[in-house]
Amino acid sequence: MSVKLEQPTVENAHPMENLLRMDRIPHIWCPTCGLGTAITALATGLEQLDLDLNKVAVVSGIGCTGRVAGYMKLDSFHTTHGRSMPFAVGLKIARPDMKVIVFSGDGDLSSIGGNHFIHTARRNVDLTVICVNNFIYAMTGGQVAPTTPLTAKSSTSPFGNYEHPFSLPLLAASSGATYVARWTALHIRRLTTAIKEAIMKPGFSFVEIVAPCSTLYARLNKLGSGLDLMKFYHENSVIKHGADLKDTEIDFQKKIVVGKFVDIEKPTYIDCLNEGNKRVFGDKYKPYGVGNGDK
Ligand SMILES: Cc1ncc(C[n+]2csc(CCOP(=O)(O)OP(=O)(O)O)c2C)c(N)n1
Ligand code: SF4
Ligand SMILES: [Mg+2]
Repeated sequence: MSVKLEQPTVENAHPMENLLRMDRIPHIWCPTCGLGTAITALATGLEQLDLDLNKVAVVSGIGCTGRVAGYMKLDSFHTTHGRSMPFAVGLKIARPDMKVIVFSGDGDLSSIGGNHFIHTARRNVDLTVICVNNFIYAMTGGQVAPTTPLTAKSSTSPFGNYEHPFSLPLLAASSGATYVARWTALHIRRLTTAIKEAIMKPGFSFVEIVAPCSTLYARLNKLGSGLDLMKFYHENSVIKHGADLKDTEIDFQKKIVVGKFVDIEKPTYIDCLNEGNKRVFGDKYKPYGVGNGDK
């Protein structure tokens, strides 16, 4: 049976139509998936920042989360699995005047893309990285990820995971990020603020969004619907700004430490490039990316 979509009019226009590719709706995400909230936080943040949207790009890898880039009405790049970071670095170096936002999943960024992630943070490349952590490789059937909590079930750990997971904020901060925050899909206003701060922060900024994968992670672990997970986040999130990052590990169905953990100043990759070249070439060197709107 074909579903006839209602044609948009001024009355029924989606409030974020200027930021979403409405021709790609309906989207592929499951009911009560946390990705709806996550993309809303990004769209709201961009709207509130009132940036020149011709100078904002979104880059994703592959996965359910990786679809975000394709749904945003911006210059958007749906790249190969684990390679959002090198695409974003290339884009930022070619166009230092642009805000480049990486929006990808926990598997994409910390498993196959883990090495790119740590080295991009180490170099303090001026990017905003937003990672939806649903504790699993969702798109491919719910396999165990480097973020799956100990004892949690996945399709490849049917008796419970026995590998220690990463704390993504700890990984980002220890690799060199200048801004690190974690919120859940429940904390929509605080999340939106964090995304805005991260976009405006010079250097490598990282926001983790703990979000429900209702179809796989929740089902395999008998946690109910996405709404039940939102209730869980409500009852179990502990806001601790500036928390010791060693305390940000996530145990299966235990308290989740959220907040802004890192907000520091440090020369960016392009600052260091300019400083190095100026040292060598003196006044003959014309600084790169300066005076053309670079943040
Ligand atoms: C080189 C390569 N290896 C494996 C895959 C299969 N693959 C696609 S998405 C994905 C996992 C995505 O997990 P995550 O980044 O957490 O995104 P989610 O679907 O959970 O949002 C995998 C393993 C692929 N597309 N390319
Ligand atoms: S499989 Fe999970 S992460 Fe993917 S759209 Fe469905 S609920 Fe969301
Ligand atoms: Mg995932």
